[in-house]
Amino acid sequence: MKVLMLGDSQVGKTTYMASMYGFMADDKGFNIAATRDADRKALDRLARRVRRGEYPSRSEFRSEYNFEFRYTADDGDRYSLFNFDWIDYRGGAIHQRENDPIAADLSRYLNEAQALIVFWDCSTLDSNDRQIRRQWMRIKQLTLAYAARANENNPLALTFLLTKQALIPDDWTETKIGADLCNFIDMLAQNQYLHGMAACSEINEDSIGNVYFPFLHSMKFGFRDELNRRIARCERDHSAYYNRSIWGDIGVFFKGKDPELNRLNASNARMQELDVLFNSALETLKEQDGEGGYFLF
Ligand SMILES: Nc1nc2c(ncn2[C@@H]2O[C@H](COP(=O)(O)OP(=O)(O)OP(=O)(O)O)[C@@H](O)[C@H]2O)c(=O)[nH]1
Ligand SMILES: [Mg+2]
Repeated sequence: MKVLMLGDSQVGKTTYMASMYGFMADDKGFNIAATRDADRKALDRLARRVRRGEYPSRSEFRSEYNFEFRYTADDGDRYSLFNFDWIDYRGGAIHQRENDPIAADLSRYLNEAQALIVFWDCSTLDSNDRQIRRQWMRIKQLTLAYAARANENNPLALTFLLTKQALIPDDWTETKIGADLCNFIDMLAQNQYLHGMAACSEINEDSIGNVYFPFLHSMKFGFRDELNRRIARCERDHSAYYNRSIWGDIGVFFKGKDPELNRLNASNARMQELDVLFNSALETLKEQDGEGGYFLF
């Protein structure tokens, strides 16, 4: 599965991603690990620097990271869930002309992603600058292109992340862009197959706010699909097991116990356990809806 971050230059995408990695790569509960050594080193360094209050430099290219989503139990047992790509786009890419290869690349990602995180810088919510307003129109246009793909067979996750919360204007919902954002969210909320979240985040040397929930929300359909795939595989293996030849049955009879059936049952039980754990993590998110600077729509 793919998660795409969308936002103009300098809105805080790389900062969020480094902090999210710093927070999630802890090998406890649901967590992530970078699958490539070079990514792990680069992200560890970025996350450490952000914690010290040093922000990343401007992204020159698109970066695509591959992570393993996994669960580590209290006793240290680790279950691999699935791998996913996380795409950090160079902000300027959203303004490329449609026949430009970078624009084509971005639109391919908008077509493939199962989770989109749209970044907007709080300090520009009340801006009257024409360029900022154009950027906002462009972000809406690209978000709509993504949202249009959500349907019964293909539910999608969408997060609006308002970054640099420390700089949010008073009564931001009354500002021009803020009010338009609220209307836009109302409109998107009509689509029941688009699962939305809006959140504010502030990342600086003293605080790393709201990196976990946008991440968890972005994983929900990847998790559901993976679980369904595994259940289907398990059912197939079970039915192959019960349809085996008479020789297989005789073998089981003499061996007294059947390691293959034990393995299938254990893997079934583990999937159910992980499903319960993931759903209860999503439940915490629902319970806190409206608190801590975020809400679901
Ligand atoms: N106060 C505050 N400033 C932030 C925060 N996140 C980012 N910044 C500032 O915004 C700048 C840009 O952040 P980046 O994460 O590099 O932004 P980006 O979206 O990756 O930008 P491009 O790589 O140019 O597309 C940083 O250098 C910081 O000065 C935040 O949460 N709070
Ligand atoms: Mg960047």
